[in-house]
Amino acid sequence: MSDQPEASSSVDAVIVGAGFSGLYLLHRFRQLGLSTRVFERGGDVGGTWYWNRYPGARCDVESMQYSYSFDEDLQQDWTWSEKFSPQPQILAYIGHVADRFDLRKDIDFDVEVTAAHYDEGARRWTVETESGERVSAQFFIMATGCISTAQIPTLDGFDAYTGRTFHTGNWPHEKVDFAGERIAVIGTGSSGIQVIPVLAEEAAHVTVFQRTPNYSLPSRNVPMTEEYERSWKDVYAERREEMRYSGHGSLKDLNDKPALSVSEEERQAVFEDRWETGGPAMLGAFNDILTSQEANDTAAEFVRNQIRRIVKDPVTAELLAPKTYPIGTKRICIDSGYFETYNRDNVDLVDISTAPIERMTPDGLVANGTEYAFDSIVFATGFDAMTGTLFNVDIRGRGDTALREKWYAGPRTYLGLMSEAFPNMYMITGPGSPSVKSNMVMSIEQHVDFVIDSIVHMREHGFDLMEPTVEAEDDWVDHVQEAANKTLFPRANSWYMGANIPGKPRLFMPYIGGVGVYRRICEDIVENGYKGFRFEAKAAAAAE
Ligand code: N01
Repeated sequence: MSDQPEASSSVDAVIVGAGFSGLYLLHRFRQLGLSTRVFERGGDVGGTWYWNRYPGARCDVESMQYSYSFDEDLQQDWTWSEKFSPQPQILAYIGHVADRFDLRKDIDFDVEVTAAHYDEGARRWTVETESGERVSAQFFIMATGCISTAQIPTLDGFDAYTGRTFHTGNWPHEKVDFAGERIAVIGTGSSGIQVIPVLAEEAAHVTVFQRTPNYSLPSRNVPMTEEYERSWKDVYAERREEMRYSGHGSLKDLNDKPALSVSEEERQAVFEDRWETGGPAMLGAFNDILTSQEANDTAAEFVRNQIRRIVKDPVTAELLAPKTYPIGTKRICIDSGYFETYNRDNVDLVDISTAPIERMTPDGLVANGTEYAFDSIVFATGFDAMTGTLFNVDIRGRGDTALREKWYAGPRTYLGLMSEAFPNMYMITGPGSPSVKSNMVMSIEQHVDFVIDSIVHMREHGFDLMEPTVEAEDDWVDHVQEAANKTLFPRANSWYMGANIPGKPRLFMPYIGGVGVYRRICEDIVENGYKGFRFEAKAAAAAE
């Protein structure tokens, strides 16, 4: 990009993405009086909730907790209609926030950022868009989310297929009519598990291709009651503060006993109770489910038995019962009638655990030597998570260092916020932060506040450059792995480990030490003069 013409405009900050992160960043930058441009590849605000509009899409963090906490009036005014919100309502909420704070006027929609290069002399980033526009900025922030690059597997014959194809993470905006159709769904992660029961209601036939079965828990979603909403709103500020220092950024009922410290009878009763409560409560049934294999086995077997109880055909039930990894080490799924769906006459399960789908044909696909015909194929095959979207932009820092090359063996960040050699570039909920192992909105707010406080700190001290040191970054990368190694998470081939993308390095990408622990670490770093970061003053640079 260095041979290209100069930037055509100049601002204090460029933000990529207008989801929960980008909107709150823009709001805070405006409060600081900094000029800001936001580039968003979607046609409107919403991020994840703009793209993932497949039937049945719903959040599995409770509505009262999966929302911004930064504005008391906002959190008091907004009303949710269900315990777990459906995608259209979350999107409406994000749209409301954009209108309420008049944010859209600083956002360019339908614009893809292709490159961002750091100019060491000028100490500025030049950000380039697909249309060739170049904007110069002191601060460059990737607010692009963790799960935003949809992944369709490479299959021979894909282009020859004459039916319709969809990816859950890039769903059409208009209603898709599946009535009377034969549909394939490939993938049984959170998205597949949500979309399959809804498609089964509408389509003539649904065939599910399952590579790995998933543990899924019933959501027990219910309409929001005034009473429940009041119980939160009356003490919202206190609850939010508690959430900020909690394990996952949300309030959950966590049992502090180890699973094997109680009798078999008591353990089963606790699991039953959690299963009836619904949502992710099962993982908090005992305090060692994610750290002790023996404890985990008891919870996993309980869920397998629930599957065997629900699914009438014993062969299908066994195929749906996960046995090859501990419960919770692949993202736990929360469903509405998922396992029950396999009792319908119009739903079949095809096990592709031992041999992948062979190829697509003009009419459908071939798996296990059998040819299937489909009117539509739905790919619920996930995302190139955590790093994929960062790598889609050609990001180059000091010395023309490419982010993609620096991270060839896995992401290297300090706190999941910044990476050495990339001054004044921030990642919101980047790899190495609690991110996907937390209530995302809480973690987003924390990171945005950290970025804003850092910039205020720089202003107050006359600095214009902030960057982590190599030592601090190396220590943090080690700490992230150490934290993961104390748990059972590395035992699963999950997208947390990069295992769903051929050739991606295998290591645990989010920070699992806990949201509250992480927040205290960040606070301690700030209190100790931003320990691990180095700053440079403008005057010093000019003197060099
Ligand atoms: O993606 P996934 P997702 N051939 O990667 C299979 C969040 N989310 O979109 O397990 C055949 O989890 C793959 O198989 P395997 C949440 O954080 C939240 O469902 O790799 N199959 C797997 O079954 C979630 O974790 C919510 O063996 C292939 C599936 O496709 C994350 O987004 C709702 C394949 C992909 O599952 C991603 O969820 C939705 C291939 N070549 C999403 N490649 C809620 O809040 C992949 N698969 C409720």
